[in-house]
Amino acid sequence: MPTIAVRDDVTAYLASPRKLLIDGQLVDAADGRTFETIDPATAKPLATVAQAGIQDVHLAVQAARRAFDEGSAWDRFTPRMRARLLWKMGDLLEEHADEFAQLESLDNGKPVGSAKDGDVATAAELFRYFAGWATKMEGTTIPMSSEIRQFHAYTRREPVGVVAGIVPWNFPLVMACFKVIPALTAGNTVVLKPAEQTPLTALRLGELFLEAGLPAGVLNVVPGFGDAGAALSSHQDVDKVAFTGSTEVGKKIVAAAGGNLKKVSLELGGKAPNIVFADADLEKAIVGSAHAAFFNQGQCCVNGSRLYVHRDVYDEVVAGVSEIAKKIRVGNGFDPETEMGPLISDEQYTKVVGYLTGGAAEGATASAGGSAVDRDGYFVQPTVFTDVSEEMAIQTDEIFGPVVTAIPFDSTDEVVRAANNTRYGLAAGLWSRDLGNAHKVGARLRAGTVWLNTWHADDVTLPRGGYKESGWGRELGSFGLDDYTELKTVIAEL
Ligand code: TXE
Repeated sequence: MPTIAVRDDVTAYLASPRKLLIDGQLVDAADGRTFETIDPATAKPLATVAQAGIQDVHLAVQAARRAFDEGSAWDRFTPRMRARLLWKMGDLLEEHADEFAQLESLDNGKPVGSAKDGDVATAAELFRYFAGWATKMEGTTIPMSSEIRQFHAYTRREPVGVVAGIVPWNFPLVMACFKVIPALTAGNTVVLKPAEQTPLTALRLGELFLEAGLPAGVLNVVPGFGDAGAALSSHQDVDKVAFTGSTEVGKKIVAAAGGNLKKVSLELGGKAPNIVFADADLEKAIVGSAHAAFFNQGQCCVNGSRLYVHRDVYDEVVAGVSEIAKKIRVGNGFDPETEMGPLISDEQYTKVVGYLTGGAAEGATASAGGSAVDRDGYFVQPTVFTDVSEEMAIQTDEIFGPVVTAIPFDSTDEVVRAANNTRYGLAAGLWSRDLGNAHKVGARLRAGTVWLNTWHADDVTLPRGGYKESGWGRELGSFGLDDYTELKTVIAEL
C-alpha cells in the first residue's frame, strides 16, 4: 500500500517535547508535567507535550493582560499593522501547508489530503478574510434629539480584552483559528487552550505567529486538559471565553464565567436533520446525504446524522447511501487512497461502538457497517441504521461518529415536527426540486445553518452558530466580530 512519506520537519517536531507558549517564550509547565498525544491510526504515542495546569493558565492570562494594557506593543499596533500581520500569517501558513497537514493528520487521524485542502486551506483563508476587517472596525454617528442643546453622538468598537479560546479536536487548526483570528483582528489578546487530544498544530501556529512578528503575550498557547479549561473559564482576568465543544462542558463554562460575568460564546453539539423529499434530484441527494453524514469521520457538529426520507423514495435513498457507506475506504490518513480515517481517541471509539451495539440492541438494523474495524487504531465502519424510532438513543444523542439513522416520512408537517424535535439546533438541510417548498420548509427548521440541495457548503464570510442547546453567538463573517468587541457610545455636547 503506497504511503505518504512523513516529512523531515514533522519528524523533528515530534521528536522533541513540545512546550507551552507563554509571553513569547516556549516554556515547560510550572510543575514540569507532560502528557502524550496519541496517533489515533495506531493508538501509539506521537509526541510529548507540556501540560498546562492552573498556575500556567494564570501566567498565560497575566501575560495576555500585560500585552493588552495601555502603552503595550500591541496597544500601539495599528489596525493597518494588524491587517498586514494577519495577511502575512496566511502566506506563512500556506508555505508550511504540507507540514501542517501532516501534523494534523498524525494528531487527529484525518487523511493528509483533506487536512491540506480542507483544514489548512480554510485556515489560510480565514487569515486573509479577517486581515481585511482589521481596518474596517467602524462605528456610526447617531442623530440625537434635543430641542435645547446640541449633541454629537457616535459609537466605537473596542476590543473586549483578554479572550480565552477553548477548542476541540475535530478540526484542531481551524477551530484554533476560529477563535484566535477574529480576536486579534479586533485588537484583543488571547490565551488558547487546544484539546488534549490534538495540541500540535495549535502550538506550531503559535510559533508561526512569533515568526510573523506578533508581540510577546498577545497569543499564548496552553495545551492541557479540562482543568486548564476550567481555570480559564473562571479566571477573573479573562474578559471573554470563546468555546467549541460538548454541550455539557458549555454549560459548565457558563456557570464558571458567572464569577466576573465574562462574555461567553459557545458552539456546541448538534444532531442535524437531513430531509429528502420525493421530488428531489435523488442522485444528488444520495451522494450529498452520504457526505453530510460521514464527512470528517462523522466527527463534525453540523453533520446530517438524522436522515428523513419521503416514504415513496425511502428504499432507493437508503440503499444508495448504504452503498456509498460500504465503499468508503477506511484507513490510515497517510495512505493516499484513504477516504475516512480513525476516530480521534479510545474514548470516542468506545462511545461510538457503544452506540453501534446499543442501536442494534434497541432493534435498529444496520444496512451498512454496524461495527468496529478489526485493526489497530480507532477505526469504525461507516454505518446506516434503519428501523429506527424517535426514542432510540442513536436518534436523540450526538454520536459524533460515522453513523446516520434513516426514518421514512409521509407529510411535510410531520417531518418538520420530527426534525425540530431535538435539544440541538446547529444545522439542518433538505433536498427538493421545488424551490418554493425548499425555502418555505427551510424557514421552519430551527437551526443556525440550513442547507438546501447541498451540504457542508460554507465560506469564511458566512456566520455560523446554534439555536437552542447548540450554543450562543455566531462565528465568522462580519457578525463574527461582534462577540469580540465592546460597543462604546460617546456623547459630546457641542
Ligand atoms: O468534548 P469536551 P470531548 C461533542 C461530541 C463528543 C463529545 C465529547 O459529541 O463526542 O462532545 O467530546 C475542554 N471547562 N463534541 O469530551 O470535553 C477540553 O479540554 C473548560 C462536539 O472531547 O467538550 C477541550 O479543549 N473546558 C464538538 C474542549 O473543552 C473544558 C467538538 C472540548 O472538550 C472542561 C467536540 C471544563 N470543565 C466534541 N472540560 C463540536 N461542537 O464540534 C473539558 N474542557
